Amino acid sequence: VTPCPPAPPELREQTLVLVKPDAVQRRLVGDVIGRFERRGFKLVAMKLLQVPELQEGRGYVCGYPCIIAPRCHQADRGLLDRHYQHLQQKPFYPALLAYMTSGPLVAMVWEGYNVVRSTRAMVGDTDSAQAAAGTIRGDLSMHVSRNVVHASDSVETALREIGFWFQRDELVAWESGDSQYTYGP
Ligand code: IDP
Repeated sequence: VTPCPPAPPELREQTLVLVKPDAVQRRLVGDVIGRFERRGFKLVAMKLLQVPELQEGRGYVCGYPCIIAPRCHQADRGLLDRHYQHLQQKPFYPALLAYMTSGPLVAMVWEGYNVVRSTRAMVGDTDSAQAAAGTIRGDLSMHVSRNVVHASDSVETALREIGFWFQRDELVAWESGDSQYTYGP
């Protein structure tokens, strides 16, 4: 098989998307993934993980009888502290941590032309109550504290956040067969 030539750099922009615990509980993972697939973006990494919560006197507790401990515990509270570094002084930060550790979440990396800005537009306003209909938050949620997804807000942030959530070898470089139909000259 002759490998496809690699896509030019502007088609290889990447962004981090998290399907947050509320969306996993509400069985919305497929809906969120479907929107990015239908738009034409390419999935290059994905995993389900639970960030363990810190319980007083018990240390990190992941809520599951832990049969696959090493993988389960690849994440810890420090991951969320790094990811939400800009929010640590906010009054809602403890509640945000509790929310993000309340159950499994799905971390994904999507790739494609202008993917960071396009994804933010698809996700909608941080406050779900203000998010436009047609956006993920506007269609699937009602309140800022349970807003279904996270998406990186700039190319630089995306690079940093992908590094927080994924090892380099967890990203799969592949060329999609339909790129001549999703991208013009
Ligand atoms: P973003 O997720 O749209 O990038 P950020 O300001 O970075 O918005 O906030 C990160 C997350 O913190 C939000 O997605 C939401 O889950 C939570 N959050 C932001 N503002 C509030 C608030 O006022 N109350 C409760 N949670 C909030």
